[in-house]
Amino acid sequence: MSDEIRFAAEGGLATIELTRSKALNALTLDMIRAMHPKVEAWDDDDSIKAVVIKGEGERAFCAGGDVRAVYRSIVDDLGGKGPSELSRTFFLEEYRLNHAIHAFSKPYVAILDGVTMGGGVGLSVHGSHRIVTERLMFAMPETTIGLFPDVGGGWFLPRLPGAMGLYLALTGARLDAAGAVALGIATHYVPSARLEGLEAALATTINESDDGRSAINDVLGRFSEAPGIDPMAEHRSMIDRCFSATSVEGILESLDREAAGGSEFAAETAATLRHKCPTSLKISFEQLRRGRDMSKLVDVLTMEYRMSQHCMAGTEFFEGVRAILIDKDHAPKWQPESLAGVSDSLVDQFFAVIPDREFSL
Ligand code: QUE
Repeated sequence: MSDEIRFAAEGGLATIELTRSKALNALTLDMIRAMHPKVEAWDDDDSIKAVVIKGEGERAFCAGGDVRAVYRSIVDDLGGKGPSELSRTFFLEEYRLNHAIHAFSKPYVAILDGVTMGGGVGLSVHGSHRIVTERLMFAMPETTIGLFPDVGGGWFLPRLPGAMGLYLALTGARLDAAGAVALGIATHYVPSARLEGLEAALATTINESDDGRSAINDVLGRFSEAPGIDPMAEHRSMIDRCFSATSVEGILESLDREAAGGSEFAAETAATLRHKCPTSLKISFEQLRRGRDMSKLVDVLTMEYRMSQHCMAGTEFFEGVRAILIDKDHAPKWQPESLAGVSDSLVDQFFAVIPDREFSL
């Protein structure tokens, strides 16, 4: 078994702890392979009433997928050309786990006490409860590294209020606890100092009750508080106006217009978008547009798996990881380098079926 993840089950409560804190608990294939069968077994085990998932240490719940390993496998396997074995398997098994969490029939409580990005979002948003603390730093930052907000981002992001999902997807903007609660990404705010007490209370209450769901809701009601002021609230109407445009270029035009009218926030947001991967921006826009109209998560994950494999076969993910996570020069050379260079037909290619490599549950 993996030493990067720990499992426990006692008195009706099963616990998962991500124990890779030196890497902000970033999710490896071994962790996915250890966790998925546990989740399935606990769903079928009548003695288990609920699952809690948390990250070791005080810095992170989970900083994302282990994209460094995927990057390395592409370099090592094929000298940087084409998808490696790991790049095929990692996304497939990660998305299957995301779906298992979505389908889990009992309370699934994720404790987001620190950095929660990308793959960490996929381990939490599809469950029934998300507890956040004052240490939360939530983001879907994939357009920064030539990817797109996967792990079911095409499902939950277009279902957030207004245009907030598209805003988070394209800019990679960070949410704090109040922002996450305001959007419904988090279900409860609990100060980190009370987490120990919360977990102990969950364990005892579940043990003493036959209805796991109401036991959990009772305990969370007792431990949760109001999260304070949402710093994003004052920008919501502007975000909704600008990010309801019908193209990425339209969003930027709209932000530039608001910036010219004196909005510092619009100017900063436009500048942020101009640093993201142009291909990522356009495929993510299309991903959320398509995902909004899909009625099943499996359909969204099928779309995202196709997209992931097209990304692995291209240049942008490779260049993004190099610039942000490996060399850390933060100066990726995107190609195409501008939105104008990313044609509709190029975008369409990311949604094409790859024969013999379809997603399945
Ligand atoms: C975009 C991303 C990721 C990211 C940074 C981005 C991502 C990811 C990590 C990450 C962070 C810390 C680690 C680690 C990975 O950073 O997916 O191993 O220790 O996993 O801008 O998508």
